[in-house]
Amino acid sequence: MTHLSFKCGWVALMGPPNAGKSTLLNAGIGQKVAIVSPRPQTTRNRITGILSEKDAQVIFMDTPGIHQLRGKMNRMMLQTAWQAMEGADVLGVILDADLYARKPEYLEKDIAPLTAPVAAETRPVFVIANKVDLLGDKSRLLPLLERLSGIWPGAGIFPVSALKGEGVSGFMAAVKKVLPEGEAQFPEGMLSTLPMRFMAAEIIREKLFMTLRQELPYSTAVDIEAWEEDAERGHVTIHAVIYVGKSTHKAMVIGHAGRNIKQVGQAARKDIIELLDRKVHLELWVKVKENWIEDASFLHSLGLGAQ
Ligand SMILES: Nc1nc2c(ncn2[C@@H]2O[C@H](COP(=O)(O)OP(=O)(O)OP(=O)(O)O)[C@@H](O)[C@H]2O)c(=O)[nH]1
Ligand SMILES: [Mg+2]
Repeated sequence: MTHLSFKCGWVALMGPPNAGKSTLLNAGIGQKVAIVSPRPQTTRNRITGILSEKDAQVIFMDTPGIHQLRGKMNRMMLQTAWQAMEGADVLGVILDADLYARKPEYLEKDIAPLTAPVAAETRPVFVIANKVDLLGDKSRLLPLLERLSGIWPGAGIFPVSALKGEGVSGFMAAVKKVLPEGEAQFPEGMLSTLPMRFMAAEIIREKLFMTLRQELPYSTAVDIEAWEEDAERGHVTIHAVIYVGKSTHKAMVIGHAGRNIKQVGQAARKDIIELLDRKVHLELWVKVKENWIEDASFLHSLGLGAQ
């Protein structure tokens, strides 16, 4: 009798901010779990995304971008990323290939914190040269790929467009090959280990990143204060608080005649309905919590830092 082995393991997606880590997680599992924005430092927590197939279960961990910024929240984001890396069976380093094809001089500094630890890895490492759809002339990729294989000789290198889905299946097949043998750790159909409340808060944060200008999204945090299910009528009422660090920011988040908050609420509600497949009543409140960004216990309550 042949024994069909099942594979299951954890894959950490690491890399500089804005490289497309969250987009790759969503493309890899074929569902939107992680929020995405055109700005760096969007992801603040470890975001799991689970793909269950007949012969394997891949558990991705999306992480905050590795950066060199100061401040308590930034430090806790880094801690989260390094902790995810520790818990992984397989490592994925995601880089913006278009950026480094245009500006090769940025590469070394951007990957500096990862260079030595990844080179010393005994676990399988994949380097994903992402955003290749932006490269008009694909031959511009070659010098970058050569440099990357010089830096991390043991790694498998994959040119990918997470946005367009190009090269993603090849990457997924390679990941499955190196996953350890083992039984599934999560039930089929489970998309993430994250609670729905957290996912809803993340969706609201994504819309804040899309709607608010300049640095404002960085001074916001979202917490779900109440979640009331009405099973009979099949709907849920969600009370979410958008925290800002200064009173001057409150009016800016709300916007002229409530324009911003309305836009955030409408866009978020639409996505939360899709997530929950239920009717949703969403109440948004903006509250000032002075300098929350330096408040470790508040940040912990949002799931940041070591878990
Ligand atoms: N053109 C193109 N854009 C991409 C691709 N992958 C991601 N992006 C875009 O790059 C931006 C950043 O994507 P994210 O997935 O949020 O990047 P991230 O690495 O998770 O960023 P942080 O969470 O901030 O560290 C978004 O505007 C994405 O749409 C790609 O393959 N091609
Ligand atoms: Mg992200």
